[in-house]
Amino acid sequence: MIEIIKEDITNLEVDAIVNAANKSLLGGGGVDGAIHRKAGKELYKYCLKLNGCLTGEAKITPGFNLKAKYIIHTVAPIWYKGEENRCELLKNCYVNSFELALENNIKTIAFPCLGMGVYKVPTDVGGSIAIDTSLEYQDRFEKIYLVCFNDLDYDFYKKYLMEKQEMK
Ligand code: AR6
Repeated sequence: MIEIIKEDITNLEVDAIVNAANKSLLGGGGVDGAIHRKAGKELYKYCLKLNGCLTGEAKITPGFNLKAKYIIHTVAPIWYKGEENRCELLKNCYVNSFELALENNIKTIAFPCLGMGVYKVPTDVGGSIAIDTSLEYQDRFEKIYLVCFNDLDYDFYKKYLMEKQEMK
């Protein structure tokens, strides 16, 4: 089941939260900064050993001081760079995060709006990829939370999901 919520993702008690990281996996601003601050220094030390992450791929770490058991780190495309395959790369972020979650027996997972902050993925593009991919995976999870942080994203996600469900 998919649930769209407006929340600080670092507060969620789920099996895994997904981080909108950068290729270094060593922290940054936005949701990445919030996750690293709350998870603590051990996360940084653990990430040092991971050798970064390519765009569209995903890596898993413990949640350390978070309530979430795991953090799945994925790297969205930098939208304004204009790469031709940027939609496919963003889709890969969701697919690879879901696949990694399944391998680790994760039943409840929460995604932020990947790429939709600093990397400037437009709301309709990022939101539709998030929801379409979550619909493909929903039967394999107890709960998929799509976590929005502003009204614009939240309103789009709600409306788009409702339209998709009405089409069924
Ligand atoms: N909980 C939930 N969502 C949040 C939170 C939070 N605590 N904080 C921000 N968001 P961004 P990106 C939302 O910029 O676009 C970092 O510096 C935010 O409103 O975090 O993938 C990394 O290190 C937006 O909707 O990620 C990378 O360098 C969404 O999370 C770069 O930013 C994603 O925004 C990644 O950029």
